[in-house]
Amino acid sequence: MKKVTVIDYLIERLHEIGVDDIFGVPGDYNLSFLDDVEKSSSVNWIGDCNELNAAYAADGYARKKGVGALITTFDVGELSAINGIAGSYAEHIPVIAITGAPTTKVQENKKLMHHTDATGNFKRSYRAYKQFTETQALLGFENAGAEIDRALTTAIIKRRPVYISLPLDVAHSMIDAPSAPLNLTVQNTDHNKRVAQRLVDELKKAKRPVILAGNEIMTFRAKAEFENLINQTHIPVATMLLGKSSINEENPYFIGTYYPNYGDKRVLNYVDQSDLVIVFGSKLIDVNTGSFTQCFTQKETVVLNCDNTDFFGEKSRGVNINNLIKNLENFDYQFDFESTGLNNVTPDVKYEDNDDQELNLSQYMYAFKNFMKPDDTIYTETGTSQYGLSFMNLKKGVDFEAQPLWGSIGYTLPAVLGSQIADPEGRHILSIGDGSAQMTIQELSLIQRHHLKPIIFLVDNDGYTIERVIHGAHAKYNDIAVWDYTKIPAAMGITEDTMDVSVATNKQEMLAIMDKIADDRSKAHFVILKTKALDAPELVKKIGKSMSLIDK
Ligand code: TPP
Repeated sequence: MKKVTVIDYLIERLHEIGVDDIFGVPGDYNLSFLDDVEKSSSVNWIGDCNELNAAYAADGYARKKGVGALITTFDVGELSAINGIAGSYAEHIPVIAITGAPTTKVQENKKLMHHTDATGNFKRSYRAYKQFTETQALLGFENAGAEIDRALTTAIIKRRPVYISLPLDVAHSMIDAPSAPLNLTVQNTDHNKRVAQRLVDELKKAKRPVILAGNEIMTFRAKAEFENLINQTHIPVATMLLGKSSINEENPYFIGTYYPNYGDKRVLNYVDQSDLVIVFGSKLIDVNTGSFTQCFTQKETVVLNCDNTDFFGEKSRGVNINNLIKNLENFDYQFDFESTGLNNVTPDVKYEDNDDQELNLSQYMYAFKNFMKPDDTIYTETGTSQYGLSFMNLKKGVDFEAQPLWGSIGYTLPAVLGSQIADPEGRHILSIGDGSAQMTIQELSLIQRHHLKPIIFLVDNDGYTIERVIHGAHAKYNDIAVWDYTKIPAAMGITEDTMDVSVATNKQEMLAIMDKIADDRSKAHFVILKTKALDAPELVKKIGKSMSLIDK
């Protein structure tokens, strides 16, 4: 049997599941095995400015490529990354979180080591990670190969992050090389088949069925299969905010982005008066339901996701969305879509343009819609960007990414760059507020180091506008330090050949910039949009108000 080191085994298995790039930050508990990562021809090392950014970047990479990985150092590094990993856990993104740990001897002898609290307890971060990862593997001399296989298989099958702790001495111990590829098939259970049968039975009875498509369709990589199912069954589909772009929005059975009390009235009426609302691959969280103001009730609602199923209040365990789609394809069911009266309806929310002298977000969002091209990857940050842009109808092939559930601001900047590393040729666009950008802007450095060409719109509106909409319009806590964003790329060593920096203070300037950069794929573009602190489109104000927790 061929022998390999544990770290080489891990690298080969990561490569096998689709990881070609590993994000992270070095430290003396991982340095020696980072040599092996650097030597490997199977993976590239992508150094980030800090571990939180690395976790966000690995998440963006995983959304594009199916799986991501990061390597951190013990305690200080892994704890910095944990918010990012928790976001991946919440939103079902498989990220392999690997941390370098002190040698087994040091741990057994409870040596008082740096990066610990000097009590001989080496399990604190592991316990923290237990809360936010699907499984944990503490690699030792006896179990390393099997544990790596178990952890990676779990991540892929469950579409959730997993934690691997790799002590320095274990990393270079010898084990048997993998003898066969990992088995990543998910059993098609009888429970899943029964759920499919029940759903079709309910569909056959329903007069106004609708699917609210959710994020698991994307994170379980079932978009094409889901669209085939819709083409076969003609069931009307709306997406929720957590699930935007789970179906091609040019599909004839797509009826719009559902948000209670907001949007195209015909679509709202259809969903709110539906006799069978199928929440497919998601949950009825506050962000999907306008803070629980939907008009449909439990009596007409079926919720199907990997954690649980719920038929009109009758709860059971979860289903795998890939198998559910396969099972549903076997039924002979077709809905009469014409009966909805929604044929040829373009259910776009009106993005109102205006000719105000000063640049405002309504002008920006209206223009953004026209700026979008088929197959773009669009990241929108929590804040006015995400809530404002979530309602535009997407062109075919557009991946619309955000973090509507976890909502950790600053996430999208590293994430869009991670996504671009996974897909260097795809046009990547980010829309982000200044407050969010101030959290993670160091990661712009990746653009120079890895020749990335994203388009970044930074809305410079003197602070936390979405917060001002929710509460504290004039409060000091919603102000932020005034930065000159135009100087940041140069300070990071980003040259003009690599990135074009421009500023718009009115609509004409913004449109001229958009026109100039739309087809320029020769470099990255950083566009700073100056708008007023209290400027927000009506739709954002409405959503912001519905999110206020003060009266909940
Ligand atoms: N800290 C984290 C890590 N995540 C959060 N969601 C918050 C704080 C609370 N929060 C939500 S939105 C927001 C804050 C502070 C402000 C976003 O402001 P900005 O990025 O400037 O966007 P704008 O709404 O102004 O466009």
